[in-house]
Amino acid sequence: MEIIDNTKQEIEKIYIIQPILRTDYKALAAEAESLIESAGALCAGVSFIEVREINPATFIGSGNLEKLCGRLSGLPVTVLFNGDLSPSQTLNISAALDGRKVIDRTTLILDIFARNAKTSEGKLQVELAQLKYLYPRLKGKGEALSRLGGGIGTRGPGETKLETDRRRIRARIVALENRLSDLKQRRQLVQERREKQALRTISLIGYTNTGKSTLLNLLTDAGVYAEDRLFATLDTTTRKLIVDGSEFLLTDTVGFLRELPHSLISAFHSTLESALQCDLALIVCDARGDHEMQLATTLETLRELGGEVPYLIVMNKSEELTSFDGYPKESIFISAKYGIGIEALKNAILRFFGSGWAEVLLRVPYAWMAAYSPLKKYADELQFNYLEDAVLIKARIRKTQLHRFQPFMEQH
Ligand SMILES: Nc1nc2c(ncn2[C@@H]2O[C@H](COP(=O)(O)OP(=O)(O)OP(=O)(O)O)[C@@H](O)[C@H]2O)c(=O)[nH]1
Ligand SMILES: [Mg+2]
Repeated sequence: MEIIDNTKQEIEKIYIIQPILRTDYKALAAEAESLIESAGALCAGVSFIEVREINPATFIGSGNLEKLCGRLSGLPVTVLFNGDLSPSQTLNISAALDGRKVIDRTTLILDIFARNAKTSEGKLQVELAQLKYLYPRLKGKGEALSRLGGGIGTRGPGETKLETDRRRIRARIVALENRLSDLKQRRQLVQERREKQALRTISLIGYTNTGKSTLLNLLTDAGVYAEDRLFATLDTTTRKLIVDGSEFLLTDTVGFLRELPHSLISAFHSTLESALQCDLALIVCDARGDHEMQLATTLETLRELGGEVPYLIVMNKSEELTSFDGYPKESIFISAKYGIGIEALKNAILRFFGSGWAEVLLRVPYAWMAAYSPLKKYADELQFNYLEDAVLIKARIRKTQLHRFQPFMEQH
C-alpha cells in the first residue's frame, strides 16, 4: 500500500505494522484503522509483516525494522505496532527507527478512552489506567516524548506529568485508587437501594459500535451519544424503561473489543461490575458484521469479569438482511436505528421476566425476623398479614433466589 505523505496537515498520521501471526490479521488491521479514526488521527498505511513469533527485543526482528526504517524515512508518521509492546521493546524500536514515535494498541485505545470519558469517574478510571501503563515506561521516555510533541499517547496525564518523578506518579495512582474505591462504595449503596425496591435491571452489553447506545436512546429517549466510532461510550448510563406498564432500569455500557488488554478490562471493572449485576443482559451484536466473533468476545469478556448473567441475543442493524440463516437460533432481530423489531424485543423481555419470577407466600415467625431481614432485598413484598406469632407475606421473588426463602415458604 502506498504511504500517504500529509506533511502539511496537523492531524497525526499513523502507520500500522500488523504482524502476520494468526488468520484474522486482516480484520485486526482493519480494526486498528477504525481505532485510529476514532482517536481523531489518520491511517497512513499498513504493512503486513510475516513473523514466526514476536521478537522479545524488537517485536518484528531487527532485519524487518531496518527495512521499515528505510521505507518510512522522511515521512512524518507515528508507527503503531498492532499488539502489546513491552517498555523495552518500545524503546528499542523507537531507537531503531531514528527516534520516531512508536505506540502500541493499548496506547491507542487509552487515547480514545481519554477523549471519550465524560463522567468524573470515567475520567479517573482512564487516568488511572494511563498512569499504570506509563509508570513502568517512564525511564528514558520523558526526553523522547518532549521532543516528539503531542498526539496519541501524550493526551491526558501524559502531557503534564511525564517530567515529574515516579514517586509522584505512584502517589497519584494511590490517590486515584482511593477515590475510585469511595465512588465504588457509593455505587454499592445505590445498588442495594435498587435491589430493595426490587427494580429489575437490564444491561446493554456487547462489542463496540454495535448500536447499544442507539438502542438505549430508542427505548428510553436517553439522548446519549451514539456515533459510528469505536468506544463512543465509556461511562455507564442508566434510564428507566417502561414496557407495558412494567418498570425496568436499562443500563448502557462500554463496548468490548477482541484482544482488549487485560489492564483495560480491569480499569472498567468497577463500573461494569454494577452493570453486570443485572437481572438480564441484552447482548447486542451487529448482524451485518462478524457477529460470531462479537458474541464470542463478549461472552469471553463477561467470563473474565466474573459476570454470570442470563442474556438474550439481539442482532441489531438487521434492516437490510436478506437471510436469517447462520445466526444463533434464539437471536432477536432488530434495527435500533429504524425502529424495527422493537415490539418483539419488548415481548422477549416481558417473557423473560414473567418466567423468571415466582409469587410465593412466606410465613415468618416474629422470632425469626432477624434471620429474614437480610433476605428482604431479594423479595418484592406485596402484602402482609400479621398473625399472632408470625407474619404472612405475599412476595414476588426471582426464581434464582427462591432457595434462600426455603425455611419460610408456605406455598408456592
Ligand atoms: N444501519 C444501522 N446502523 C445502526 C443501527 N443501530 C445503530 N447504528 C449505527 O451504528 C453506529 C454505532 O452506534 P452506537 O449506538 O454508538 O453503538 P454502541 O454499541 O453504543 O458503540 P460504542 O459505545 O462505541 O461501543 C452509529 O453510527 C449508529 O447510527 C441500525 O439498526 N442500523
Ligand atoms: Mg455506546
